[in-house]
Amino acid sequence: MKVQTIMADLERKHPGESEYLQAVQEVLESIEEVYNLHPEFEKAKIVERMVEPDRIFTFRVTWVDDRGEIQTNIGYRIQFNSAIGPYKGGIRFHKAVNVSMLKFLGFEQTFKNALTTLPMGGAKGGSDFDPVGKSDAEIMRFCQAFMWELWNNIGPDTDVPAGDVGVGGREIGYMYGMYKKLAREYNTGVLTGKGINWGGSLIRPEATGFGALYFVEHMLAKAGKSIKGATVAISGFGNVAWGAATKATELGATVVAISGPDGVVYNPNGMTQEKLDYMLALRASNRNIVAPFAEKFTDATFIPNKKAWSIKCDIALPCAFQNELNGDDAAELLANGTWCAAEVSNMGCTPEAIATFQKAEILFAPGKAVNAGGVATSGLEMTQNAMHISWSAAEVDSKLHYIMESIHAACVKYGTQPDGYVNYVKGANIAGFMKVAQAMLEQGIV
Ligand code: 2IT
Repeated sequence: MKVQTIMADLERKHPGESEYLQAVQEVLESIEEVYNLHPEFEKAKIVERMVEPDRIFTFRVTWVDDRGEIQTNIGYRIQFNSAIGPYKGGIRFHKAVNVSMLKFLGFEQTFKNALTTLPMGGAKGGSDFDPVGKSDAEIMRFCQAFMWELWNNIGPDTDVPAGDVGVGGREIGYMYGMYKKLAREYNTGVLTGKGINWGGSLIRPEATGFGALYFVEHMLAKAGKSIKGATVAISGFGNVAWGAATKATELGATVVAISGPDGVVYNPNGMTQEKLDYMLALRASNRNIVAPFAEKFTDATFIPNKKAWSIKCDIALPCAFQNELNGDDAAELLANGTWCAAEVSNMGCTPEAIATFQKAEILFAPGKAVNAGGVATSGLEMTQNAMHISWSAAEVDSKLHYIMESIHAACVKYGTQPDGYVNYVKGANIAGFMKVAQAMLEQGIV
């Protein structure tokens, strides 16, 4: 396998799909060496098959807004790879959603899900619907219209969507309600991230952020460091940022920044329970701005049009969107003394940022390892649904701990360089790839 040849071919077939091409290139560069030691992979054209989704559904979603005007959006579901289990992955509602974005997310999801130790294939879906400024009734009508098209292509044993950017418990509820109505099927297993009284799992809302911090704890422990007393900058203020801020605070770190599209909040005294609760209220307000946080809590300062990475911190945690931390941001962080960066968002760092961190040999880990606790806990929700039981928060949390520990161990196994530095990007990509590739090989040419 030659990365350049495959990339040239993909660029020709999928021109302009920049996020997708970026995600594929990163994985191929990581696995090239290992792949070429396995002639059976080359013979079965594993890479050529793995980079293309199994299938893509795209559909029109028409709904009526509060003024009575008709709105049309585009909906998608990308079933990427089913080698190790039913399709599994979130749904993203964001105005910038397109095929490239969802293909990158579905591709990443395939390896991430493989890392979780659970039997889940990779998928992603979403719409260019923009939730910002929408009323609750509009959100409901959109979710219903979206599910009206999608329901026939998903199911508890075929494809299990969940939340992502712009899709939380409320949206999952509206989609689940419509799914039941259309499918006349009352098995709760078709979506994850459900409410706790109707098939949801305890700890699922917290799981992405909590799991990320468990992963960071393992990284730090391996390097002889501790999170206690460290300063942490977080981008975003949504569900993932909230979970990360909550656990970082509980572990004794000071969360000195959260951010939004409008700027950053410098929060030198760290989080309190009231502040953490307010993050959820801010998100639920659908305004997509973080400035009100500094109006409410006067020990915090809002700095417009600045990113979280302009705040001096020990640990940087991108928790918002892909490519939100670029090469210049990475250089600024390093100059300010940052010694650990972990992607909690999917592909939160650009290739330049990753190269900058790795060159400086600071601790760096990629989203598909760090944020896998979210989908892993979705997997635990599926298990509970299939068994018609619910586990206690402590039981789910202990399983999440175990999963994050094993993902960390897999990264160390495949990513440790001769000089002892752990290349977590390489480790995560190889570990995830090997599992999916072996499964594809064993299942023949399909
Ligand atoms: O990116 C992700 O892993 C998610 N949005 C969660 C997917 C899931 O199925 O829980």
